[in-house]
Amino acid sequence: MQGLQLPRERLLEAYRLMRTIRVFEDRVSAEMDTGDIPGNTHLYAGQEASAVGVCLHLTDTDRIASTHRGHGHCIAKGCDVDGMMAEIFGKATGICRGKGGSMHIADLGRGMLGANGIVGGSPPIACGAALTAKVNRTRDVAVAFTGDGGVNQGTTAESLNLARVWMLPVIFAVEDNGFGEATASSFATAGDICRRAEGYGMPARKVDGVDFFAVHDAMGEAVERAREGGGPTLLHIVTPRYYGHFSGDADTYRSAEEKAAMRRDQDCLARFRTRVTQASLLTPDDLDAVDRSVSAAIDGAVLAARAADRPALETLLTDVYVRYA
Ligand SMILES: Cc1ncc(C[n+]2csc(CCOP(=O)(O)OP(=O)(O)O)c2C)c(N)n1
Repeated sequence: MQGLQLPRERLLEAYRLMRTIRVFEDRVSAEMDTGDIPGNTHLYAGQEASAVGVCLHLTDTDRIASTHRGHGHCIAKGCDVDGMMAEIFGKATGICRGKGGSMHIADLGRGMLGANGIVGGSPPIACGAALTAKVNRTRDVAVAFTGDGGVNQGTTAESLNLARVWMLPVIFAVEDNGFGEATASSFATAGDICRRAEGYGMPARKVDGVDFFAVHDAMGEAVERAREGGGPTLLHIVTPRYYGHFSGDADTYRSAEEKAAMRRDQDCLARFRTRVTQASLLTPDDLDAVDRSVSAAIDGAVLAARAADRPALETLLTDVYVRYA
């Protein structure tokens, strides 16, 4: 595994990001239960190795387009966690000044083009960003995160076709967490997702999304190909989804045993810890120190978000549309 050759600082950064996503999502779940968060959330816990394995290869000028389950993508792409928490609480200090909420977090300065409530919305957006990079010859790449549900949308088929016809520097990161809402992907998805991409003439790889190093290695190849003018790649990343589809989902379509086994056997943080400690790359103390600092950071984010004001009434119509000039 090439990822195991990463320098110590990069390994620590990968773990810090994955841990931040996990603690952030567990905390958002608990805070939702208090009733103080307006709207709805779709939690990313369990899928951390996918966002981080992909985004660790990207710079601020590389672009990602996300989904309704976007918190993990935002954190992995470097969005400010305090701003995200405040956004989810609908506060004026939020990353979108409290007017977007969980499903519309964006930070163009970080190349995070936005979470997106439209299933299958991200592939065309990422193709647009990749076309810009290609026309301007910047060597930047774009990533479309989408789900096993999103991959069945017509928008994805059209994007795969255009990406290959125009040889765009785009990576389709299909996160297959086994379900679209309550429908199993085995019930709703025909054939093989990688072979669909191969049908459009682009390379594709199925990746174990519990294994940060597997995702990181597969993405490394895809990014290199894209930056060198070799065109698009599809990664079919298989992950668990720890929570229900959304915060109000009773999640009765999976048994308690199934969910407990998933958390026990498919935990990317535990897998990472075992890998790096067995290889003597990091010590348990190194990782415990990250755990402590992440917990303190998320506590601080919640306290600050709770203490902040809601957007003032007179700002109701500002920041609703992007101002380009
Ligand atoms: C175009 C469109 N159709 C339907 C929905 C309703 N919807 C929201 S999330 C979702 C399931 C998406 O599943 P998947 O793409 O696998 O992502 P996951 O929720 O598993 O992360 C659906 C059908 C939507 N938001 N947009």
